[in-house]
Amino acid sequence: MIRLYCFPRSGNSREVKLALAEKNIPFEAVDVHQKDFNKEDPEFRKASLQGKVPAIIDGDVYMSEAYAINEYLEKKYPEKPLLPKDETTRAKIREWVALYDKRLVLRIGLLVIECLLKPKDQQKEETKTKLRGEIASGMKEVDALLAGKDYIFGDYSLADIAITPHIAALPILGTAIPADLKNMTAWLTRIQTRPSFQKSAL
Ligand SMILES: N[C@@H](CCC(=O)N[C@@H](CS)C(=O)NCC(=O)O)C(=O)O
Repeated sequence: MIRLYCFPRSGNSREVKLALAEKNIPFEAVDVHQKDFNKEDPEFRKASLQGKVPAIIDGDVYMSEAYAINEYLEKKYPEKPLLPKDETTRAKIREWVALYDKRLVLRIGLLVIECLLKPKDQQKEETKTKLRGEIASGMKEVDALLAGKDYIFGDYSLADIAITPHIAALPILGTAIPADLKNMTAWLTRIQTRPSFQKSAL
């Protein structure tokens, strides 16, 4: 069975949990934040050189990086596809995910640090406001992409999965999808009604 190194509030881990849930692939979750977990565990470090989650072991395959893991799952378990068949569109989706990893996911990660991880007396309102503005600009672009479509590339895909957990976490960071972004608001509701959304919240 696939072993997934993760922790419950890790958005990047949830990307992999979403793909596993969509494809109904059983897995064993190893919480790297549990008290007795050794972060230097050689099996874990073989899966993730940097000691980051998500990381998986599947037989003799050791991997980290959410999108790389999800592409691997797609190749090994093509039933219930989460990517189109043709390589050009796959490459476009990969490129889009890398771009929005910078435009959205990275900035949401910085907002997590500023709002939740830094001690209150070191948090800067100015930084939070700047990040919230940049995140809103990124979401405006996603909203435009979603015009006339249910999902970013038409069908539900690894592109939607790559940003879903991070967008869903915005309310705990004092922000949300702006009310005028109707396409994106409908998109999130659509995703939240998929059974994989609840299953991946663990
Ligand atoms: N680019 C990586 C990011 C992985 C990452 O930053 N994971 C965080 C949790 S969401 C982590 O392991 N943080 C612990 C640490 O940095 O030590 C991916 O997409 O998987």
